[in-house]
Amino acid sequence: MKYNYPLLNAEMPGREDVIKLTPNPASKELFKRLEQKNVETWLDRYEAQQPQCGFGLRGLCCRNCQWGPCRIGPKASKGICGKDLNLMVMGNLVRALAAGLAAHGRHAHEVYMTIIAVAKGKADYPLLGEEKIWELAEKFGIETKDKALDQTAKEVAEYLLEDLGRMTAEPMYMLEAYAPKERKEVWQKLGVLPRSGSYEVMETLHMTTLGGCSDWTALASQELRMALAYCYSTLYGSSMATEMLFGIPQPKVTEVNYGILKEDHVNILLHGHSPMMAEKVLEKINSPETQQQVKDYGAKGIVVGGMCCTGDELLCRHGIPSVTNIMGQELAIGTGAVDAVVVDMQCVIPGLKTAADCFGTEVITTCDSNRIPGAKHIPFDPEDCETLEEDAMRVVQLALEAFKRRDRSHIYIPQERSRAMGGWSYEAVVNGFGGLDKIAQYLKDGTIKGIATVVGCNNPKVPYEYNHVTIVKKLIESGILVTTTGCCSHALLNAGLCAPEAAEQAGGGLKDVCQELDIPPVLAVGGCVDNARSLRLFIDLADEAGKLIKDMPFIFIGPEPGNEKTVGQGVTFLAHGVSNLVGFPAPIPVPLPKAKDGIQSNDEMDRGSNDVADFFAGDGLYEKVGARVYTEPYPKLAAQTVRMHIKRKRLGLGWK
Ligand code: MSK
Repeated sequence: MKYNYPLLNAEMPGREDVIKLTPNPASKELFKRLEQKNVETWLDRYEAQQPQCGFGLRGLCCRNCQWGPCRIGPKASKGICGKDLNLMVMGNLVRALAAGLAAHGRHAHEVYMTIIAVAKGKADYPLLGEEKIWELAEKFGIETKDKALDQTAKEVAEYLLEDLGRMTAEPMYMLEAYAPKERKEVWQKLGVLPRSGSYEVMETLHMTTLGGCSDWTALASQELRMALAYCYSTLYGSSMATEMLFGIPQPKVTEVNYGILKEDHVNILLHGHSPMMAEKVLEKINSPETQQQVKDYGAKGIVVGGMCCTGDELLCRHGIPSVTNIMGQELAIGTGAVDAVVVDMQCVIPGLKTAADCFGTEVITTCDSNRIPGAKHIPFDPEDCETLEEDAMRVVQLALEAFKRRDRSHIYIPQERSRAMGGWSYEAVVNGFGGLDKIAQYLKDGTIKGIATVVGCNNPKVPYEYNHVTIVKKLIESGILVTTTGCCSHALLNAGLCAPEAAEQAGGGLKDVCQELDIPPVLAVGGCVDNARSLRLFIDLADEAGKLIKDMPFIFIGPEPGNEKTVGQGVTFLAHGVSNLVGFPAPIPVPLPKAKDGIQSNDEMDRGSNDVADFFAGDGLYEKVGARVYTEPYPKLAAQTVRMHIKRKRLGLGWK
């Protein structure tokens, strides 16, 4: 590949590598198309950043105070305050998790407040997930006798809010309700039980401020503590609270990819993370009033497409076709066919608006936290939602008007479409296979060799979507069942791997069982917060098999980690005893073998740190939680590493 980074023992792709290796033919076409039209994308900006800073790549620079910035390298082994390399690397990592927790925490807050607004009669949303409301009420010990559904939902939401904001050392309700007993004992012993999402973010920023904590191992403990707060206050919380509102997803088949856009239709893309406003907009799109207006505007209908995690949520619940992920958002605009992109929170890059301005696409922001200069802003706020119905209608109206203005000479829609099945909630997976006992039996007898959850963002440091698709194809060939969420799921959906027909590409018993049950070997379980569904499956399968989760043939894979939120995802699974494989050696310096004691070397392959790399990749973390991090940027080697991991786990259990 074009850019060689020996410090990381890795290479990064240039434009030609991306266009050659990216698996979706539609993406290849659109990259070329945008280049011809001189429209800038992340690919241009990424090339303009080369070479990237070696200090930053290895986490060896600190900007936490105004004494710096400080860098650790051959010239200086410490920052001005005396911070050494381990403290710097670990401090940067723990701050990344804090940012990720803040993001999912803000998402969770919006969902909880929406439930409360519904119960107070201030927002008109359904409470379709009745069984989830009763399940949570029972788990939290809320008295439900003679209580109405909306009142119970409100009380559940208040418990969830407490998990997000508690400032005192009481247990978290969600963690108490869903974490395995053995893990709770492990975490208690390690002293990493969290208070709440907000408290742990505060504590992390406090610990890493100038003159704060000087012990990197204490920061490593805080990393685990914060991951547990992240998991139980934001992943479980958001995922289940969204189910309370809009129901528990069930499998449904649809078509995905850029080819779902239609030249003679109004094309609206719904993008972001929290689907509160998107659900309302969808309701308005389907109203008879809008359908009549569509005809008046001369369109044949409305196509709604999903991007990123809002797209995953809508696919799961309504079978709304998804189009692409974070690094495809400019490409989608490049079709020239998108009339409006409605964005809520997170993963909406500034470059989206630059591209939108070239094609006359209306960008509508709906969250006060995610403003874009020049976009129309129609905010959703569950604590101030009196005008919600009109606001959602106004969003639709803006899209209709944009359709009327559209310059049709720029339209270029690659015709790729793939069949896909979404909607794999925890409940749907368990029912689909005939029960937890059946899945546990398949694992024991080797029909299914293991389960990998392959998730996360895209990253320009690896060829776009290539690692996602290559790793997953290799895993299912080896009989490993895959669950997927987030941007990774869009790559896999578009590659046809989430359709039942993909069972043909699976190997061994996995192929037979998927074909018999008409289930895809890659299960699209939802958006990023729905990693809670995969984790719950892992926890309950270990319990069903009578084994500890750390001994089970499971793994968490982030082939193209990008957002700070992915750090929290990975460490969440690590804390539960599920090892990680990450597809790029950053922001932890690459774990290369340590030079022998006393040997001084200036070899560029020497590690930047690193007791921290050893902690994550070696025995340090493993001895605490039973899991470690593998790093492998080459996807075929990554798949091989995963197969070996699964095999070792199976041998350890005495399973063939
Ligand atoms: S949207 S967090 S880029 S997966 Fe969840 Fe994609 Fe990563 Fe955002």
